[in-house]
Amino acid sequence: MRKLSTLLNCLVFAAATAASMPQATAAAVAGNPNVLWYDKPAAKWVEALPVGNGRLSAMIFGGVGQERLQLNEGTLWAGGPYDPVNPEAKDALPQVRQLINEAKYREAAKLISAKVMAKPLGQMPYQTVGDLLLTFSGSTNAGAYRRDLDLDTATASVSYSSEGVRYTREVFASAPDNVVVMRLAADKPGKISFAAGMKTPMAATVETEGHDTLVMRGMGGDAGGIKGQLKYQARVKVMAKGAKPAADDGKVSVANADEVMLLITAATSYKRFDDVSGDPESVTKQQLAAAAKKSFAKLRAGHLADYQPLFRRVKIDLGQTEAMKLPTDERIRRFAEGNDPQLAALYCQFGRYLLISCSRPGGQPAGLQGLWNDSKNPPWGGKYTININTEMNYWPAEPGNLAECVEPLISMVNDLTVTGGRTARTMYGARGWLTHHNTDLWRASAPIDGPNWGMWPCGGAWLSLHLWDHYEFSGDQGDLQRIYPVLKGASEFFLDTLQEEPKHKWLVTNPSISPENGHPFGAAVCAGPTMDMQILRDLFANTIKAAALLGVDEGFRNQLAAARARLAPNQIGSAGQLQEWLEDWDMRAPEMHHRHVSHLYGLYPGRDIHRRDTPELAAAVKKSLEIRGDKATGWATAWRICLWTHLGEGDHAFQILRYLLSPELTYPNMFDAHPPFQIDGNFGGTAGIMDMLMQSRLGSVSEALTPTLKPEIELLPALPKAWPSGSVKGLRARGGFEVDVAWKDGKLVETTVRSLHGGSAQLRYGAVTRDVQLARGKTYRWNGR
Ligand code: FUC
Repeated sequence: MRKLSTLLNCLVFAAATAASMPQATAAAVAGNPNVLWYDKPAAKWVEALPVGNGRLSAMIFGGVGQERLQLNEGTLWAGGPYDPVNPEAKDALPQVRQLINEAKYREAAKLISAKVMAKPLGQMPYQTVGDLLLTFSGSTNAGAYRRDLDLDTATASVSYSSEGVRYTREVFASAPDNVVVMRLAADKPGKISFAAGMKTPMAATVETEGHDTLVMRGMGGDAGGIKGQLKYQARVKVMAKGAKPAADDGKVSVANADEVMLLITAATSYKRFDDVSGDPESVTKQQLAAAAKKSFAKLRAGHLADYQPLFRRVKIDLGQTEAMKLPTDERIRRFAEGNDPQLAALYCQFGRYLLISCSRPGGQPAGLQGLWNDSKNPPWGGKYTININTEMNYWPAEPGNLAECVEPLISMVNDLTVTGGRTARTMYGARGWLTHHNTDLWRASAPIDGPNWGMWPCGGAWLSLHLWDHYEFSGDQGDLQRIYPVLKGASEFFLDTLQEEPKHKWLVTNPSISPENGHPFGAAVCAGPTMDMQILRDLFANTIKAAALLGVDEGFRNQLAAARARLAPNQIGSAGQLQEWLEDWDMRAPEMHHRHVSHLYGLYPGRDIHRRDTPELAAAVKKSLEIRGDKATGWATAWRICLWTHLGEGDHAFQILRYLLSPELTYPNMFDAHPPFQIDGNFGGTAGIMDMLMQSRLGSVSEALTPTLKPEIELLPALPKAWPSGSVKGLRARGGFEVDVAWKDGKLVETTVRSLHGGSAQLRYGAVTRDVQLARGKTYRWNGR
């Protein structure tokens, strides 16, 4: 099915690579650079193309004889409201702490397993709605086949020729109209005939309603002894020009139509983590009825008016070559050859596209697979793993100028202050709130899976950094007021539960783990792992600054500052590495190349370590990274990219990016491989690429407790040699700035900094700095000299 023009393109490409690859302009090479495209239908799910509106999503396969749209709705999860806290935990914790202080780690883990872990031991999985299947009549021979995903219009298209007719399909997920829209067209009249049906692995029925509508009615599944309580419904309306749809035997058929539009919607009875009283029937009926009043053109215009202002805020050009003419899967296979800088730009924009498509105000936050999941029981339940994965999903949000997309995360954290407050009280007898290493739709917050994974109290504290970041980027007083109670509650929990460590009298978490790495003594549970201390230094600092800016809680601020000063410090171990634990155990740990690099949080995304402020600690981070090695699973590889980037080592970061963007870690549809699919690597890789071009921070490490809105905006902090010339527009910097950067021959040509609400900033390029003061809406240009 590979078409002739693709073959020609390949030949052109081969000729171009033979000579030294010339850099061409965008227009010369490919027109719109933000396209993923393929010359055959998707055979596997990780070849299908994703669309989503933050709530509803589809994976489009583009088959010729049969089209498959695999559908999801963000609130379709197993189970119902539940509280998994183990009531025995509180009485067992003093003994657990004692055992850890006596270095009896295995015994401590055993006691945790028996008395502290959640009941049930696992959480609820995110589930699929099912598939919409269109079975076409007529020939399955197709020529000139192409399927693509245009990131600029958030539209997936399929086109091919068969028996003298050119067929086209377009699919998008509209946020304003709450529907997935599909249009089928042909360049000759009367050529579209198919039967539409639905199937699902869920407990559900499929019926027709009237002559043109498919209805799937089902229930979320049971899991871990928790009964499925969510009702759901998916509705598909078939609207044809030149033919009348007919319903029969659970299918809606169309014969010899000129053009067909399908409107797809789904909803569940979920209202909140403790309320499942919604009515998916009336919701989906209303959504369909409203959308059906609009033409395809009107629905599309509404979709673009909503989507493009978000997507188009950022433009990235890392250089363009003839490689762009190849299908995307072929480009992934060849990326390591080094001739395709634009693929990195595409990967970055794809990450922004995914975030816009799966995380919108009013919806659920991006889970382990974003919104996209074809299973009743996806890997790790497709839920929220908060010892890295959920946070990584949001790393690109603020610098990628998509602050709106963080709203679902903020809402989830607000919910967690309620359920996590319950866990803090019942399990620890403490004020405030916490979450362990996972949560789900029901905001479960007790420790799950087993002590080596779940016995980690800092999930909520880490999530709180994202709320603070949201404020740092916006500089908005309203944001500050909204997040302060959350930060305060997170801090209170630790004021009440930190323990004095016997040797140095430091304050430490106990019990905890360094996510999910085992130490040399047959367990992971320990006291005061480095990551916890770094997260708490950030949490306490941010809470102190927020309170100071709001002029409240002075006594509490002092308490936090005193506790912060007593947290165990970062320590450098015998191999020159940053110690992962209180003791120098790193070189004896059973998994030297473990994927988690938790103790390096302090460099990124944390604020404890910076290459200029704390060069010795930064060198220790580097040593730890060298010991761990560059290769890991998807997200862990992406984290390594970000860390090298924040060490200012762009070439090393790029070497790792070559691995992330290889078939081993990137599927043909550009989804990140864990394997199987996990979306965090996409988001971490996106953040890493943006951070190579610009980084911003408010205050140095030693100014951690000083509230300031004057950012340092560093230009090209880790530009790899592989991208000698290029530009980026519209990145967001802390303190309310937007930044454009252009470079040539590896040197800054010009930066343009726009202040969104007036303020000052220090620009930095290498060792050169420039202080600027800008009125609201004003821009400043600088060439770095
Ligand atoms: C953590 C990681 C795994 C995986 C899972 C969802 O447990 O260690 O690699 O990403 O989360």
